[in-house]
Amino acid sequence: DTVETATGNSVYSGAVSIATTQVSTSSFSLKDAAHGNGTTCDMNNRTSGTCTLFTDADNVWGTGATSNRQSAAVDAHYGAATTYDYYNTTFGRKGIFNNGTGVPSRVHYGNAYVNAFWDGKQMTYGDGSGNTRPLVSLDVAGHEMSHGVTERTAGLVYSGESGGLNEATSDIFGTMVEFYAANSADLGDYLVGEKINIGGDGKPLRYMYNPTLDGKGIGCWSSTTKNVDVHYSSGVGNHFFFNLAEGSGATAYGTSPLCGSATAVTGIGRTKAAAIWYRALDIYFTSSTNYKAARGYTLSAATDLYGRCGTEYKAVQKAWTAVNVTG
Ligand code: ASN
Ligand code: ZN
Repeated sequence: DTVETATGNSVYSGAVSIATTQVSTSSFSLKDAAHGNGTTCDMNNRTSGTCTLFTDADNVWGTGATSNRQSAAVDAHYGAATTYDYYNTTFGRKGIFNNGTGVPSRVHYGNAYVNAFWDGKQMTYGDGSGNTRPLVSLDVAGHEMSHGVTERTAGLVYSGESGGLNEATSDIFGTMVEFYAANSADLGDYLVGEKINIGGDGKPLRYMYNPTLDGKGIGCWSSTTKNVDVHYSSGVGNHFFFNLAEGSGATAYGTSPLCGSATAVTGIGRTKAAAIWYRALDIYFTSSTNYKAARGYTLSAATDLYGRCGTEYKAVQKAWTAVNVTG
């Protein structure tokens, strides 16, 4: 088998470069030897049974239309490779398991299945409402695979505040994957799932700069944050990350409200903010970390990376205070 560079026409990211494998003179498969042999296969709209590895005669994949079964496979294959590259290039993390192994991506799962998930060993993506809006956008792929990274590092329990931190971690790194790729169809933003039109109303799933915009998200910590669904309590962490990375007064991606009487935060940039979050996740967070503890752990990470009481350390303090997580 030889590694080939192929062109894929994705549903959401336009024409992208993907790695495939030549299996015979006239057959190629969606197996990516450049990223730990990650594969992409077709569940044929069933929820169990064989997942069939995608093959193709000319190594040009998909059309971009969801009526072509390869199109969503291109997004998933590209999402797995891009997420692998983001973690490897940025943090030296070699895949979800940090052992150089890629993961299988199963697409066309179920009938009109409106979800995507990581199950501990592989990715699964539904085709969405009417089987026409597959949940395979790059930020969703990065979000779901980041659940695998969290599982293999902090192990944040998926309920209460630790669950909110788990979800925020996936939104943060899903977003960072999107910025990392900066493909022409999607330069990066602080919206989550803006491409998949999950509700049919054109709205994203979540708004990191102002989590309340989804109608239920929590943008400012309170003693009841622990009681809401993890996709809403994540808002506190998402809002913190936006303010830390971009600054509370940034306007390029949307407007961020300050909580209570907090003062404005000057951003330290996405790269440093993500490095602090990743180090906290990898070294300090535990399965039961809550928001107050996360404040302390991200300050420890900032100290390790940039020194104690420097600009970055103080920005972390201010950004937590700005979402009502105080010291
Ligand atoms: N798509 C959902 C999520 O990642 C499913 C799950 O794994 N909880 O939040
Ligand atoms: Zn999630």
